[in-house]
Amino acid sequence: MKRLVTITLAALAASACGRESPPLAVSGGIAVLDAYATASAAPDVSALYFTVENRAAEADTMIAVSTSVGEATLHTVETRNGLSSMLAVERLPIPGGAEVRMRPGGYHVMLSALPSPLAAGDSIGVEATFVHAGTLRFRAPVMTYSDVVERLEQGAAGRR
Ligand SMILES: [Cu+2]
Repeated sequence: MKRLVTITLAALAASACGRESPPLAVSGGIAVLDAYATASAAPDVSALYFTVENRAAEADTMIAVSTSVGEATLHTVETRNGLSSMLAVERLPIPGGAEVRMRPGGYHVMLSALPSPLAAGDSIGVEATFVHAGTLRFRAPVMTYSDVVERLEQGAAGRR
């Protein structure tokens, strides 16, 4: 029992110091990291976040995203006159050598028409298609909203 506790603490320490997590998928110059979906707050709606890293010098563009459940739409959040609203986005440009991080209040993938609510502990399949890198396939674990926010902050800190 004591041994198990020690291992758990070591794992916590490793994640707390923000060690970079390995990519979930790589194709061409594009790598996908830190993919998380939130447990459904409303029965048939949820959100998915992931980070796209462009390790190539040339820009690439994400032109499609789909998931194993429901309908996926890329959204951004725009604030005008103090009012925030979500806007559908057709293309997500990733400049050469840059990283685009989806997060609450910014780019996210809206999941709608879910056949059943997403629960923490589930995972969903994701396909993201880029002009140059082609289609990357990966899975995103489903977590509570607060766990997703925490993971995204850790991921960002790990690559700062
Ligand atoms: Cu949205």
